[in-house]
Amino acid sequence: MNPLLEIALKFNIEGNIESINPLGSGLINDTYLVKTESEETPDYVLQRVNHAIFKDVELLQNNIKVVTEQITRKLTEAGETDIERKSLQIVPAKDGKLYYYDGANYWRVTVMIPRSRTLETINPESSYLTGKAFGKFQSMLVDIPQGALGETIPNFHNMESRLKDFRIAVKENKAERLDSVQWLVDEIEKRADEMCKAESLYREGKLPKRITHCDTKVNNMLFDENGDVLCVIDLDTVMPGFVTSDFGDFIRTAGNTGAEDDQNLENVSVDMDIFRSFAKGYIEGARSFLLPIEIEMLPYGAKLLTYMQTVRFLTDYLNGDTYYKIKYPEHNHVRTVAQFKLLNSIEENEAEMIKFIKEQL
Ligand code: GN1
Ligand code: MG
Repeated sequence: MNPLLEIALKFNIEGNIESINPLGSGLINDTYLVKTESEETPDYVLQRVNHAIFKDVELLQNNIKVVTEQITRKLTEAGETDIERKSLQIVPAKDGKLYYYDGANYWRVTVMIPRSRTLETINPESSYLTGKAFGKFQSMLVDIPQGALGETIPNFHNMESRLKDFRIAVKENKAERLDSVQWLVDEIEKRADEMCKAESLYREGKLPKRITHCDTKVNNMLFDENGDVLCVIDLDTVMPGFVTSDFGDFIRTAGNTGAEDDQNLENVSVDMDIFRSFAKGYIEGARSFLLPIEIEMLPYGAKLLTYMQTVRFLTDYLNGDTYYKIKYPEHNHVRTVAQFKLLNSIEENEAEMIKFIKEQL
């Protein structure tokens, strides 16, 4: 039997499986679409969890359960219709567990949301809607009690901790690639203190941590057939963090006029129309709980997340490509340079971003 089919059959799937094919463009987990024969039964998403990165799959799946149940409850209270398409739903394994372990790999299944699609690029109108949806997503999670969610990847968006790992990678120079990227190391170090500001404001009690998504890439939002937002997916990294992180990660991906791994740097810059429309939507969606400092720091978040991703790609390049999937040997180098170009563009537009955000206060 096809090994993927054998795995899928361990779950409480309705109907007969027709096909299983790769889905999406994630850099961490392996994702498959499981189609069932009849129109009457749903299709499913099967994933092999990257266990080297998500070390505690029990905790991971439990987090997702807490988050999806909370969202379903909030939507129900708000009298929403079509809730099945607005919240992810975990399909347990036949033994009742939220995942299946085959002795080597961890697997999980969710219901494929019908008539949904992801976008890799966006226009100002859908960017506004996406902003509003991410803002609402955070606001639905704001009252999850402390301690109900664990950190699936400890210190995931903590810049101080990312820099620590980066400095170890520079020092060890495992893949002997440091010479060619020394200039990038210098650029990163120049900005290091400023980029750790959020963590120090947190310690001073001035900036709160909320429940955040931590991977607000544009392709983690599902849209319906009319281009309206359905729901946020990829809940692996939902954990306590700064709201500005989620804001920034979206600008970093959807607000890039080029690709994350663009080899032509002329393509790469920040699209201010996307910035403005996303910011407007986001603030509207999250206004009920945002503090003034959180709104003021949104441009900082755009810079921070682009900087953080530059650091992460470069760390992986220096370590010899052990974290991100790569398609060719210099892929992480190309990604680093492209992120750094985007960071420069954000820095050039920062004053304008700050001015726009002040007008929204
Ligand atoms: C990873 O797998 P994917 O593409 O959803 C990563 C994000 C990075 C992103 C870079 C768990 O997300 O943090 O921003 O690649 N996820 C993890 O594009 O590290
Ligand atoms: Mg993803």
